[in-house]
Amino acid sequence: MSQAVEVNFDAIVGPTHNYAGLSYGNVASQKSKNTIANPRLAALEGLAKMKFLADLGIPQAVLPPPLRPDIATLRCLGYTGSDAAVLQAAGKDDPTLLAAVSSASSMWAANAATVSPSADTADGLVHFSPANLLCQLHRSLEPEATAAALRAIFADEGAFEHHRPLPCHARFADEGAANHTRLCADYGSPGLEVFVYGKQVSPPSPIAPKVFPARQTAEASRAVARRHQISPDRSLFIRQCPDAIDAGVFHNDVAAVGNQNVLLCHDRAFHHQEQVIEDLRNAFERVARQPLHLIQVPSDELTLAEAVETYLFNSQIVTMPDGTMALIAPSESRDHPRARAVIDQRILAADTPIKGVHFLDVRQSMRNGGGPACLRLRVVLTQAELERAHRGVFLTPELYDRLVAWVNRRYRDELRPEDLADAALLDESRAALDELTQILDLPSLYDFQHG
Ligand code: SUG
Repeated sequence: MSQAVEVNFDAIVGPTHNYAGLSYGNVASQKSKNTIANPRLAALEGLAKMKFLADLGIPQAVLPPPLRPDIATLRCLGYTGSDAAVLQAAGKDDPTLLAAVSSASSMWAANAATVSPSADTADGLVHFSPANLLCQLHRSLEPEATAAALRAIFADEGAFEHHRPLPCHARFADEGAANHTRLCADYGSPGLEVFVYGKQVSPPSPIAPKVFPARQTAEASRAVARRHQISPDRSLFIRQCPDAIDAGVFHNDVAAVGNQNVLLCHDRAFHHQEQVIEDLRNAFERVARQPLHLIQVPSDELTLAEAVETYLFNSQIVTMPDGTMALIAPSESRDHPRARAVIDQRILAADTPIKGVHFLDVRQSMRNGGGPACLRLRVVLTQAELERAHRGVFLTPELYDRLVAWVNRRYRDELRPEDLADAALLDESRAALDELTQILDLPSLYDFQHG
C-alpha cells in the first residue's frame, strides 16, 4: 500500500455564467431561468470554497474553463461571418442554442470525468474517462476541452492513462464522477468503486423514472469500469431509485456522498435500497476489511424534495489532516431546520467519523443545481503521481490571490441571457482565458491561442 492523498480539482467558473434554464430535470436550473447571473460572484464563491478547503489542509487544485460562447460550434452549425455576425444571427434564430453554446456548465467538475486511482487499476495507472455528457446539448460540448485540460495537467504517460469519452450514443450516456463513489480504508489502498446509473438501455428495463429523464446508463458505467481495469470484485453497479430522479435527483450525488469508510445517503437514493445496502456493506467489508459507516437519512426526517431543495447530500466529506472527517455543506442546509437537524443529530452527534461541519455559500452555482460536491472532481494520487502532475494548477495562497485579482479585473458582475449575443463578451472571455493560461503556467489550451 502506498501513501496517497485525495486532491479536489474544482473548475474555475467561466466568465459567461448565466441562468438559461437549460437542464430539464434539474429543479433549480428551471426555477432560475432568465434571472440575472453574477459571473464574478460565482467565480469568487468557487475560489473561496477552494481556499477554505486548502486552509483546512486538504489538497486543492483548479481546472480551467473552456472558451464560451463556443463560437466554433456555431460555425460548425452553419453560421458564418464575423464573430459578431455569428452571435447575432444565432441569438436571433435560436436563443436556446446561443444559451447552450454559452453555458459555463463546465464549472460542475464532478461531471467532467470519472477517475480511478492507481491502487484500483490492474495496470497501476491513474485512469481518466472524460464524460460525454450527451443528454444535454450544452453539456455535450464540454468533453473535448475537459480532455485537453486533463491531458495537460496529467501529461506523464508513465503514470496517467487518458481514455476518450465513451461513444456518443444514448446507450453510453455518461455523466462522470457525479455517479461514482469510491469507498476505501484509506486513499492509498484498493477501494470499492461504486457506479450508480439511472437506466439500462439494452435490454430495455421497465424500471425507469416517469417524469424526468435518467442521465447515466448502466452500459456507460460498466464500460468505464472495464476500461479502467477495475477488478469485478472491487466494483459495484447500483440503480438509482426512479422516484429520486423524478424528485430532481438528476445525478446520484444529489442523494448520496461517500468518502473512505463513510457513505451518507438518503433512504430513497437507490432502487431496492435495502438489498443494495446489504451488498454495499458486504462488498466494502470484503475489500477494506472493516465495516462501512453508513449514515442513512430516513424520508420522514428529510424528504427527497427537501434533499433536492437543500442539497445536503451534495456536501463534500473530506478527511482532515488529523484523520477525522468534516462535512463541507451548502449554506442552504444550515438554513433549513430539518436538514440542520439531520446534520446535528444523525451526522455530528451520532458515532460517525464526521466530527465537524462547515457551511459554505456557493449560491450562484446552487441556483443552477450545483452544490459543493458538484464543483469538484476528486483525484487520488500517490506522492510519486503528485510530483508528476502539473504544479501550476495547485492552489497556493499566492495563486489564490492572483486568481481573485484576475476575476475581479476580467469578469462582469451581471449577465442576462440577452447579453450572450454581445461580441464584447466573447472578446473578454478570450482575453481572460489567455491570461489564465499564463497564470496557471499551462500550454496553450484554446484554439484562439494557436492563431
Ligand atoms: O447538469 N446545471 C447542471 C448542474 C450539474 C450539477 N452537477 C452534479 N450534480 N454533479 C446540470 O444540470 C444548468 C445550466 C442552465 O440552466 O443554465 C446546468 O447545466
